[in-house]
Amino acid sequence: MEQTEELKAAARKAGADLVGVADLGPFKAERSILSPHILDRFTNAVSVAIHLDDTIVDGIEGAPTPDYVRHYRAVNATLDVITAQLVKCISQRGFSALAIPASQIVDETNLLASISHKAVARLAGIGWQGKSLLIISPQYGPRIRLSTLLTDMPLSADAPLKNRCGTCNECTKACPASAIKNIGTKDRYETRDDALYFSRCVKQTLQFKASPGIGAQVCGVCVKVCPFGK
Ligand code: B12
Repeated sequence: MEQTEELKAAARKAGADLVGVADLGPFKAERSILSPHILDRFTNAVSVAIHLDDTIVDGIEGAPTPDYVRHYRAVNATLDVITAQLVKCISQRGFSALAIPASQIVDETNLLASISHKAVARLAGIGWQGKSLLIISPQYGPRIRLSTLLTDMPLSADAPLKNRCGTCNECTKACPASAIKNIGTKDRYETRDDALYFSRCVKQTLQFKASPGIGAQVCGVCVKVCPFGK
């Protein structure tokens, strides 16, 4: 559909490296969003991704670096600018759109955002959900940050990609918290605990947050070691 291609071109022009479209039907069926009533207004989700800087990701040696944290913050800000521009572009065509922040935890107790960018990106064909629970794109592996916008603009949805993790266990071996269970999935995990010893990941990222020069709940080791990103 011409409109879909125009929107994707606008996303790339604004700075997105990858862009895909997902049908919101599966989210509506599961009411899988913190404020499900929002979904009633929209039909599609647009997933945008920015490729992380390889020099910075390669600099991670078992723990996040101050450079990685600065880059993480800058990329989040850029993603928010891109989705804001797309909202404008969509409203100029007479439709509604809502940008979801790149990095915002809405439920602090359960560590949940209003919608999972990874779930949207998987359905939008940006990548598959790897053993690390991250979205692995064929182009950049998991070295991407994601964002989402919801819209009622009629768009043609992309198809999810086949999981290509196979027998690889590089993320499992490298995880500093031994949090990755090394369990593969053909499409998706039902819960985070199906893929991770989730509390170990949370504890480790909190420890990194307290380290000098970090100050954010990040890690990046499973991002760095994935062979698809190298
Ligand atoms: C809270 C949070 C955290 C928490 C909890 C992690 C977690 N897995 O939920 C902590 C602080 C521990 C964390 C750590 C990390 N995070 Co984080 N985090 C988030 C945040 C803000 C919300 C995640 C959320 O709500 N999860 C809810 C659960 C239920 O969803 P989920 O994790 O996506 O997993 C489920 C769905 O994807 C589902 N699924 C798949 N397909 C479908 C389809 C449908 C219809 C449905 C309903 C579900 C579904 O299967 C999974 C199991 O249920 C997101 C940003 C966002 N808005 O999405 C970033 C995000 C997930 N984090 C990201 C990253 C990179 C990291 C870290 C590497 C840290 C870092 N930046 O260095 C680690 C990696 C940990 C890991 N291996 O999972 C990236 C992932 C990028 C990618 N390539 O996939 C995101 C998307 C941020 C971004 N803007 O790019 N993070």
